[in-house]
Amino acid sequence: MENKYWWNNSVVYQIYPKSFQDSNGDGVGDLRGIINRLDYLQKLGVDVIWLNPIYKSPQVDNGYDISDYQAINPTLGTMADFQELVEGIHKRGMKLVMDLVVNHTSDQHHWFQEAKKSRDNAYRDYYIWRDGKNSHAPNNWGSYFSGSAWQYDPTSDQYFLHLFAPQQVDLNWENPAVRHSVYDMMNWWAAKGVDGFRMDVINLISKPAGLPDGKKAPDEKYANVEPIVANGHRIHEFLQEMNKNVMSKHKMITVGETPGATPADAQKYANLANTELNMVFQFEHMGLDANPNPALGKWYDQKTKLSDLRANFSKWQEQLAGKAWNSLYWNNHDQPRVVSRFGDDSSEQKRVKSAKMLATMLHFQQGTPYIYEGEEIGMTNAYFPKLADYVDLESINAYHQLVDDQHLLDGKTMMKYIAMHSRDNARTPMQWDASKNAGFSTGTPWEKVNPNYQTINVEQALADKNSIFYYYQRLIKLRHELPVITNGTYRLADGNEDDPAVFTYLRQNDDTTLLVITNYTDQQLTRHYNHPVDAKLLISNYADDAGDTLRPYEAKVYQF
Ligand code: TEU
Repeated sequence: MENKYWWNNSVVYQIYPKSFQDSNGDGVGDLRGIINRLDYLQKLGVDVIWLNPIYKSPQVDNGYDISDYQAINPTLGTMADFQELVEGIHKRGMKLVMDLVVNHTSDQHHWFQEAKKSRDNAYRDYYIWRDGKNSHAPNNWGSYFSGSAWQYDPTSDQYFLHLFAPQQVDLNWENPAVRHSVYDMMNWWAAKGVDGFRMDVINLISKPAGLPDGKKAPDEKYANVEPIVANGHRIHEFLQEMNKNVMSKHKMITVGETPGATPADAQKYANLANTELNMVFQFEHMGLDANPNPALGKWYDQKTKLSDLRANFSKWQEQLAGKAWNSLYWNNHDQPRVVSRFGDDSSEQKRVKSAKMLATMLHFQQGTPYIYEGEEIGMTNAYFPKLADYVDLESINAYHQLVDDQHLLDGKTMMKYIAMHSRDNARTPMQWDASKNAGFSTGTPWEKVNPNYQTINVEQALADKNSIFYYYQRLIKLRHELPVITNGTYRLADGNEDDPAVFTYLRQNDDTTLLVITNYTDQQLTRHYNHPVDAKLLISNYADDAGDTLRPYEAKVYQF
């Protein structure tokens, strides 16, 4: 069966440019650094490269606060470097996806600089302004980064909305001028050769009429804003309009970041007729290890149970089948490292085995897989001991809010939770080799290098034919070669529904069946799954096949 769209059997590689490769010794990764590493990505075999924001930005939130959508941040390079990067990517048969951050702009963007001048400024209505209520914020919404989602502006005696940091001001999508400015900007980048967009929190752009208060528990200072603003009443109208004005004019790939989206929402966003987006990043499997106390959000230290993970993966596989397209991911720049979170980095052997097992579990599902930089060599969480080692505003603000202000946690417990869930875990520099600073930079890296770079690095991985790198290379190749991975149906193996330790599923099309078996534990187990005697062992993370015996973190796939 032919794929309907070019990206149906593609694999995407995510680069966090600040942390990938520094070429000029200033301690910050840059575009030239990426250009110098394109051969490495081609060797891995990925089809698409997604770059986190590289636009001009004061870097309050590492580029998610954009002050000029049509300029490159000077620490990352120039527009000429960008053009060279696009050409280098295209020359190698790959495509480029840019981050699109249009729920908010930086407070330094000229639209906001104008808007805050006065209530009657031409750009005032580009943002969301309200009068206070009895000298307080207009409603009880909390920011994703702690504190109120409203900031008082003394000049005009009004508040402006910011779902994230106060320097990330929410745009007013009710205003058609905002929407068309965004569409024009997207088309401008498409003309420069960009092949698609990853759209930051795109399902938060349509705010509810009247901006009503949200529900909150007595020990919560502010209401969690997500259930109130996610998947708002005009969101599908806005995305269809964007699609008509932008996507329909190019052969693009689009993925929307959609916290709080259910399969029913995704059926609309990522419908197969592509009237909105091609796929979405949903967060349900990222929330299975959240704290049972909502006031503590993601800050917790428990490992996700396999039964929850399997139920969730199966739900998404089944409910999107024939209706919408899935994205598949284990981690990104906001999430802990997959091997530390879902796998086991307590020994070298367990790290390598569990990383390959988790890759197998994900890469045989239907959808488009995303690999986050360093995942392909099994990079781990940072395990920084002191708060001062962390640079991300989310962790630092959360510590102050939960420990110092609200006394919901003691400092030691919060540090344990931060070590597990801080976004900094993903942002430590890419580990290229065992030389100073892991070969990332000759200067002082903007974020500390993980001390384990001496053993975990690209050079080592490329020299070892059993490395995680070559396992990912093979998974990518299999996706390109075996249509069943893209077009086959999905179902759980008989009897697997309640297995607390092993996840086993089948993929099937007219001529091929795959049986995917993954042991999520460090225990040796016995399980029997029927398959023809002459079934081929397609891939495995052990050198031999032990039949019904499943060794620690064993993963294997039979083809018949
Ligand atoms: O993230 C949005 C988002 O949902 C995150 O705030 C997520 O809940 C959190 O990071 C989990 O810890 C996007 C970007 O990916 C993130 O890097 C930005 O900080 C944020 O939007 C604001 O632009």
